[in-house]
Amino acid sequence: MQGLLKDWRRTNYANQCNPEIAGNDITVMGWVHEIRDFGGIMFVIIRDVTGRVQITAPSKKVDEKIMEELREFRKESVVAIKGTVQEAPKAPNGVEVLPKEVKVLNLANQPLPMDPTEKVKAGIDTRLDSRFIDMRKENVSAIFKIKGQMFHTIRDFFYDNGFYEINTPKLVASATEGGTELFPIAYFDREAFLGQSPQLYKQMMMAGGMDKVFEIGQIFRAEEHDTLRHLNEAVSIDAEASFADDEDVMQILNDMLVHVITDINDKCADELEILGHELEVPEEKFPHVTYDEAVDIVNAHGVEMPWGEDLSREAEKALGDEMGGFYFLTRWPSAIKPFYVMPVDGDEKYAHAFDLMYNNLELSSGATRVHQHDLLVKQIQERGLNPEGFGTYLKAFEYGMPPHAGWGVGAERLTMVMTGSENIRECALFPRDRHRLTP
Ligand code: AMO
Repeated sequence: MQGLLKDWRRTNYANQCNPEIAGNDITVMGWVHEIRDFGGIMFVIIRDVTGRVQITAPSKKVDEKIMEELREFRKESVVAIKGTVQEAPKAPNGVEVLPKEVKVLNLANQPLPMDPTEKVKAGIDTRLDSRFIDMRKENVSAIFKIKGQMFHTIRDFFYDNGFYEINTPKLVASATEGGTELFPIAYFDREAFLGQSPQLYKQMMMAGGMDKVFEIGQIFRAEEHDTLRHLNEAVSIDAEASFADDEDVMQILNDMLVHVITDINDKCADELEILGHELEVPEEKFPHVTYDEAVDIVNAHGVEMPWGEDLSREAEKALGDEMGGFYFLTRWPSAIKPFYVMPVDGDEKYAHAFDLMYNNLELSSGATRVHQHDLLVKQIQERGLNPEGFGTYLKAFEYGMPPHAGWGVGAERLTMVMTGSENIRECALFPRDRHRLTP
């Protein structure tokens, strides 16, 4: 059978080929990025996850059999090459490999569905249809390397700060974020839904005495939006802390983001450079602006915003222009926040709720939660919902529920900020949007 690895193993990634190892025999493996055949000499660029390495085959020095095998290479095929490293100042990393043995592990059909070298640019739909090839571009894989590091750093931050990691069900019986945005599914003989948020579960964990928990998991929103910042399946970074209020958890979120940005600058410098993105570490505490102040700012920018409404896209833009960078939007009207949000004592028209914004993009929502059973039932009813649908959740508030607060951050939106991406689809491997369910 052709194309088997057998006893071939990679000895060096592309970024491990440098003048220091000149004279060594090595084995490289990867994709054929480019082939240039000048008859008497052939150049093949091999690409792997770390970068590129040049194979140089002058017919005077290389066996005719190997020259013939190299001529059979096709762009984007997966190949392995054994050869000797020699210095070559003009080649990537200042070296080239003189081939002694070559092997095609998997031949790529031609023509390719898209060009990963970007000599021919492809639109976002073509790219997403062939995401596995799109991913071979260094400016695409850079986004996911940064996103992965972001999760790594966030997990470290939570563990270092006494949070326990949890996993909660994604097959659920009821809505949490308002009843209109649910995906219904058939659950044996009943109807169920895909979870919009781990909200109710992370709160129940507070009654469970876990004190501080976090979850990184999928959320599903059946919104008909078709924008550059909405997906129908996203990853949410959720945190919940007991014996804490909105101010406490805003500070945790502030600290976490400063830590993440510092760490990404440190560990993903190459990826940021590939993307041409400068990520500034915010030095000050993020500014806090109240909803009332935001209404004034937005109206002063000539965008009409009546008190008591959520921010329109235009209002977000006006506010972003004024504020810039990261800022918290606090003290929202209770009526436009979910039932689990704690009203301000003595001024119940306002709530202990906040959003974290970056320019005009909402990154997170959070709040002090209602931990008193009867107030929670009242707020559920006031929003036209039936408390009976929340039976097992409400039960957790009857037998010792501590005061608590928390937030949820959209991971793809945060990745947009970390990578300088304009379209959220760039920040999801296989995005689910209004029109896309494959691949
Ligand atoms: P919210 O509904 O505001 O709050 O969601 C929290 C954050 O999740 C991200 N997000 C989305 N990202 C992409 N596409 C979407 N369709 C989408 N919907 C939400 C956003 C948003 O700020 N339970 C509360 C959180 C809490 O209070 O703890 C909640 O889900 O970045």
